[in-house]
Amino acid sequence: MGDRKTKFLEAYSVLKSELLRDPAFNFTDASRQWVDRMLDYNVPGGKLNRGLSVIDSYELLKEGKELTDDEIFLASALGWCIEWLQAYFLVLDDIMDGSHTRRGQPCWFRLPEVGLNAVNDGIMLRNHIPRILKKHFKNKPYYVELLDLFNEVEFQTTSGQMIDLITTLEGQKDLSKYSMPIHHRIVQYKTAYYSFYLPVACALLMSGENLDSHTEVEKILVEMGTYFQVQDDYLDCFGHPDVIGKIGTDIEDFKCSWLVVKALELSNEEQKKLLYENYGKADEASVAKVKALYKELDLEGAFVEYENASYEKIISSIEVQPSKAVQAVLKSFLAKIYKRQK
Ligand code: DMA
Ligand code: MG
Ligand code: MG
Ligand code: MG
Repeated sequence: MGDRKTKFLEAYSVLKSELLRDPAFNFTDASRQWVDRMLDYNVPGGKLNRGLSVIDSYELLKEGKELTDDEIFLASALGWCIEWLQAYFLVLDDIMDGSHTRRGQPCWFRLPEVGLNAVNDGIMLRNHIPRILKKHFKNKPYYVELLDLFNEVEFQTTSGQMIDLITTLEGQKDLSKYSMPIHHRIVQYKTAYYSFYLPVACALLMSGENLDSHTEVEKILVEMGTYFQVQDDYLDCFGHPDVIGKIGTDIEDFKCSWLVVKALELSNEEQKKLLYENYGKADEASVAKVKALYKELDLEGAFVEYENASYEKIISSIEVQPSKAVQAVLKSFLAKIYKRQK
């Protein structure tokens, strides 16, 4: 496994050098250095689960046949495209959410010399994806499918971010607008497609599969991605910043988080009043009151209950999948996130 990650990181260096030597441009040294540093700062520093999952999934789909170096590189390149996509969304998400830290360091836009230039860097990250795909996949029979897949998933994620942002505006006017169905819709779109469906879809395309015949797999992965974002919402409040690498902002930002929706469900009138008065305020005292209410309502317990129920549901839908290889892909993905602390 260590070896796998080493090879994956080597592929990053190759892809980065290619982009820095982009034949379409004569970058100045200064601009090359900027992009170099911007990539190192934003692309490889996460858990790399999404990227590595492309290689793992592809290997499982090959059912025991050893991967060639070329196959490992190609699967890695697709994995990195997902990491690039994620970096692009995160750079912009941190600006919109007013976040301070990410992956244990200040958010890119928080660096004094970066500021809102980070918007253009986000767009640059996004533009690197089709360049990587063109360079390494142009002659593959599944090239068009691949481009279409990345376009679709980017659209879904952008739509999810938009629903997240406009729902927050609605909630600020009336907190009772927040509900589980609305929360579900936000997290499905903003997280599940790019984090779960996309890596497996990439591996399926590489294996010569047609994505239209795997809609059931897509459904299960979207379910898993939803569970993953509920964990993210939970960790935003109950996770430790040193472990999750970021300081939560959901309470301050008035987010339609799983926690606030659950709290609204469980609260009596008095507790609801406290929520209405303190949710979405930036001052420490208000945030502390909301967190104390979350404890009082035992949201930690409610989360464990959700987590177990969600796990059982996903496992049963995996086990009725006809292909053992597909089952293995899905189970390995679930194992990576079940009860995660970061
Ligand atoms: C993030 O949702 C979704 C995308 C597409 C980046 P979020 O704001 O809850 O993420 P984080 O907690 O990592 O800022
Ligand atoms: Mg955010
Ligand atoms: Mg956000
Ligand atoms: Mg979050």
